[in-house]
Amino acid sequence: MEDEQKVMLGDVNYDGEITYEDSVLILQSDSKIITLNEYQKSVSDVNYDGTINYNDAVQILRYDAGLIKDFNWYN
Ligand SMILES: [Ca+2]
Ligand SMILES: [Ca+2]
Repeated sequence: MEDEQKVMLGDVNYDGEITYEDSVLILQSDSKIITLNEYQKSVSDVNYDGTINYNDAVQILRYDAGLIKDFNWYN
C-alpha cells in the first residue's frame, strides 16, 4: 500500500469508490467472517461512533444509493 494513497472514508476495499461492496466487507467483519486490516478499520467507522458494525454498512449503502452526500452526520 502506498503511503501517498488518499484515505477515503467508507472505501473499505480501497478501489476509489464507495459502493455496496464496501458495506459487504463491513458486514463480514461484523459477523467475524473476515478481519479488517488497520487501513480498512481507519475508513470503516463512517458514522464516527467508535465501533465498526452494520450501522456503518447501512450508511455506505445510503451513500451508494445517493440518499446522502457525505458521512458527516449521525444516523
Ligand atoms: Ca470501495
Ligand atoms: Ca460506526
